[in-house]
Amino acid sequence: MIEPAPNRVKDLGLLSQRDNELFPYPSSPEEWMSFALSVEQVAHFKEHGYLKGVRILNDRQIGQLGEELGEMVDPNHTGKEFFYEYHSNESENSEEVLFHALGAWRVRPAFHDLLWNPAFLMPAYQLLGSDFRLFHDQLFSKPAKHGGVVAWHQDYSYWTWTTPMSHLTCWIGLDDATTENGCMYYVPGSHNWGLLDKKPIAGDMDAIRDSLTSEQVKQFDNKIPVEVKRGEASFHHPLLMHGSYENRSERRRRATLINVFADGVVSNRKDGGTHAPGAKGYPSIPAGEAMGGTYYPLLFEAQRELRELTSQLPLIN
Ligand SMILES: O=C(O)CCC(=O)C(=O)O
Repeated sequence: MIEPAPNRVKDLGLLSQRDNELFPYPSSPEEWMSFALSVEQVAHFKEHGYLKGVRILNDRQIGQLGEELGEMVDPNHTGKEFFYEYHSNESENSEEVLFHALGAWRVRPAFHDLLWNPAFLMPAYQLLGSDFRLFHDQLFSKPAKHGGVVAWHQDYSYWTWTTPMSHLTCWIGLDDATTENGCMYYVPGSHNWGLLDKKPIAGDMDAIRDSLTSEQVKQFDNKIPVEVKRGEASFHHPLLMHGSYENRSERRRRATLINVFADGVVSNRKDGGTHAPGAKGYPSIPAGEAMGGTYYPLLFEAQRELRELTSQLPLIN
């Protein structure tokens, strides 16, 4: 008897554009403007290094993403080979579980099309001040009762194999995130500290401490919890210090992130392109070449979408 073909999924990264109607796409510059951040929101990001409480998803979209995430946390799911990194528990301690994976956009359709969600694209354009490309996405999921920490860090400390530093992170809650279930914390203003050492992302929350000045240690007293409702996002600067504590509550805490960079950022791989620190599983671009092509798609071009309205938009610069 002939065995049935294994149930395989295709690499969704090979699609150069959005593929379904889960995230309706604006058909005019005016429609795009309904997603724009205000002058005050852009100014808040510039001063403090973050902006929270931006509505990104509706209930239907959250439901679809949640269902697909449920499939992907099973290490035997189809398409797992397309992830750049996949850790069922990055902490390696079964009492402190942190599911963390990069590359879901290549594995499941809602995560693919989320990248072209106008409610994300428009604010991202305003906070970067430039047309931009996908760097990668991320999943961070903490189970109820024994969810682990994400150690204090600056995102760019993992990304020095790309330059210049013209990057942005969008963190999107798939559950309400509160201090009880391990929401993120920010240190406002820390985007002005300059680049600090890279530390392991899981396990020791305070590993960064020995790299800080006494003044920076004091500024941790001003840290703020980033409590968000499911479907809301927070955006942060690539040097903003952030992390999240354990989840000992009865509620899980799931999030998905989109990391983007300005069009024109180049590869800074020191080794000719294969084993740069932090870059191992990522689609390879030789040192000195602009990051682009199939796996770093251009997500937003202002002149094309906004035309004459481009000049009316509050931008970071
Ligand atoms: O989800 C978390 O707790 C941390 C996320 C994170 O490190 C980030 O947004 O860069």
